[in-house]
Amino acid sequence: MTSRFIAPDAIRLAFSGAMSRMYREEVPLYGDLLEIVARTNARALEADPALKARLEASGELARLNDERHGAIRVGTPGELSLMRRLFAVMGMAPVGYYDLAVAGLPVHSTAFRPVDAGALSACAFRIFCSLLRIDLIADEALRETARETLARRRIVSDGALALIEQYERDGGLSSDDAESFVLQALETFRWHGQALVDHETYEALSKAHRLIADIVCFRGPHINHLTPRTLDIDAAQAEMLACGIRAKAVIEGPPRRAAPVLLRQTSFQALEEAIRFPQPDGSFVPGAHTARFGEIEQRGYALTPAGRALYDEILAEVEAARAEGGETYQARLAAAFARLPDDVDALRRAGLAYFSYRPTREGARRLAAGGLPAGSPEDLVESGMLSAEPITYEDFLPVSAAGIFRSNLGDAEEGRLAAASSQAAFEAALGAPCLDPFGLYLDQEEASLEALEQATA
Ligand code: OOG
Ligand code: NI
Repeated sequence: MTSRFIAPDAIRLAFSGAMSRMYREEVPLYGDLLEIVARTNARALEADPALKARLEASGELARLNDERHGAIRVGTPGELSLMRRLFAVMGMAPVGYYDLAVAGLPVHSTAFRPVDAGALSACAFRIFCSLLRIDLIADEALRETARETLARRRIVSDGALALIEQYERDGGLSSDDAESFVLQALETFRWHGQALVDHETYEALSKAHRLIADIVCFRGPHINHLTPRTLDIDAAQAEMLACGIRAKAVIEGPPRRAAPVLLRQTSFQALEEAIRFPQPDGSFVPGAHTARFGEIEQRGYALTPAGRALYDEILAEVEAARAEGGETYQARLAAAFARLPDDVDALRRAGLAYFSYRPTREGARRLAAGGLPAGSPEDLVESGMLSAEPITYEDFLPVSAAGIFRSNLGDAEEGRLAAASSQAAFEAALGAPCLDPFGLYLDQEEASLEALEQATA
């Protein structure tokens, strides 16, 4: 069936390309990071022809240099729900809930992302989106100033809003409308060198928390970083340092492993940029703001709740070593990770990771001849009927996210904020539930098994 609508995957792909071009223009250092990643990826592919063949076969090689994610921060429930509607046009749904107050940050977050495997493979671009917890501004007058400032701004253009409504009404956009939607949506995430507030207000909000100033003082939720995929994050980190780029001290997430799990991330530290502050007397005073950076990511296998619990325990164990920085931390982390099997078969047998099952050549022959022998998926892998491919982790990690935030806010260690975790309040603001990431991986695993049953019938 041909549709008069363009596929949301295609809108997302066009949008992520447009964001990438805009960000490279706005933050030239990000362009340098992309070159480092392209260089280290090329070296990784040269050193590992099997990896190259695998990426080529899955179609991933051609998309290797596409953006993988970016992040924004919004100020009000209304803005959050607008973002949900805007990203829905591009086939992105809120997945996961991340409470960052436990790490001393006055926000909680979700990730807007494509959900099914086909959409992820067409364009994996995601947006990590944080909502200010305005109640955490202790000073009442300042909280009111923040509220009023946020109430005055409109973060989505009339044109974009009209196209969002059209999409919701008609169930899709034509290719011309999609093109204009991408251009209009881009405006929401553009940088503004002129603040919404005077310098004194900026300073007061910044003193309450630098993140609060970043969210409240500008015309919109500027994109604060983009993130390409690296095939070798250790090499890319070393290359960043060799090029004189100020990379964060530790790579977030698990250590380097033969069986990579979850997500490893690092970034270069946010740049200080010139800002004009409008004064009450009509003049402008020059100042500066630090918000924008570049990040890289390397993804591994999605862990089951049991695997994830083990990961969280290990991280908690080494947390104290974080302050000791780079090498000490990586060494401790690697040692603590001995508890998580570093072998893909062992992870599967222990039920620690999610897998997608496919018939082997022999399995396919048996299916065609009437069916697979009886047995659990594990039995069928053992007997050579099925192969098991680990499912890639597509989400984020709260401890890592806090580390990325912190390194871009001047690295000050912060205690827990006294705020109860509130997924319910977040979802009320969002106007929708946050999908459960574990459920999505399980669906994918089960769909692969159901496909086998279908093939038998
Ligand atoms: C988001 C930081 C978290 C990630 O990849 O975990 C993040 C932000 O700084 O707004 O992007
Ligand atoms: Ni990020």
